[in-house]
Amino acid sequence: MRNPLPRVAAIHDLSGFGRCSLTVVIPVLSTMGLEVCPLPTAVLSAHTDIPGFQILDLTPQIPAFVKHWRELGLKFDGIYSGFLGSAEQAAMVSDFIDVFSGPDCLVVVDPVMADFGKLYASMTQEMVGEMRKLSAKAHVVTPNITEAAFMLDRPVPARLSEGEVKEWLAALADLGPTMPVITSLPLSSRPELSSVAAHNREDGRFWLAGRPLVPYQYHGTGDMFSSVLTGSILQGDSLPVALDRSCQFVATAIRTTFGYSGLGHNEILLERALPSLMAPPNSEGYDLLP
Ligand code: PXL
Repeated sequence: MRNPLPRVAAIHDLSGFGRCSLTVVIPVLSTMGLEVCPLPTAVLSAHTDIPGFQILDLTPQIPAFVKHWRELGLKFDGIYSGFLGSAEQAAMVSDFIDVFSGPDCLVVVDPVMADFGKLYASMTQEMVGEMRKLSAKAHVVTPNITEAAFMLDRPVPARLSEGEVKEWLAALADLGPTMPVITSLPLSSRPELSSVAAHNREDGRFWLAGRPLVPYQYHGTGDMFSSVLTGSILQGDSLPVALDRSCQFVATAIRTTFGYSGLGHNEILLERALPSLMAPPNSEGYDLLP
């Protein structure tokens, strides 16, 4: 029988504290009506921004998990990878894509490795090269501006014009993905907005979406963004509508959280925003980049 719900293999870590990766991916995609099959890359006590975090790298276990899924004959409508526990895992994700992605399977790679100009604590230059290679197998990649700079081996820019954003997206598309997206854009034409942009190499169009900037950084917003984008495309939305829904969701979560004081560890109240994913898409917030 045909699977009644779109099924997504989610290849991310499980961090026990500090909403990110699987503790964001699963609730977001489940709320959007998708079946999530997690393949955990590592188990952590808390994400790597929290000093003293403990990490169990699951690289040795992955081949046996994948073998079991092959024996079960699992089929996926989407494969969505994020934080990887070791550079070696990138080759495993690449093999996973070869084995499990059929012609209609959406492959999303979120090259989680850096933010605010620097690599995360457990990331290395080797991982940068591996993420670059892995992106070549994806339809959609969702780096933030720091990750995009690492992938393209460029300095992290303080400001970008709209023309430069198009050039960055085209350079990412040259690495292989059909639909590159860049988040946390320092766009000189819209300094008051938190902006994201996307390109569809197949129709040659570029898209921009954004929401008013809130002067505070929360952890896990990149995972929220990429999860909603993945769910939205798998629900049948176009790239700009998916881009806009993802921005809207992150903005809702940030604004909901910003109203509280005294929350530690840059926590974002994801659960407060989840019900908004059930609202019909409202696509007022995107523009074509001329
Ligand atoms: O949100 C990205 C992310 C995911 N997983 C782990 C992380 C981070 C960012 O720091 O540490 C373990």
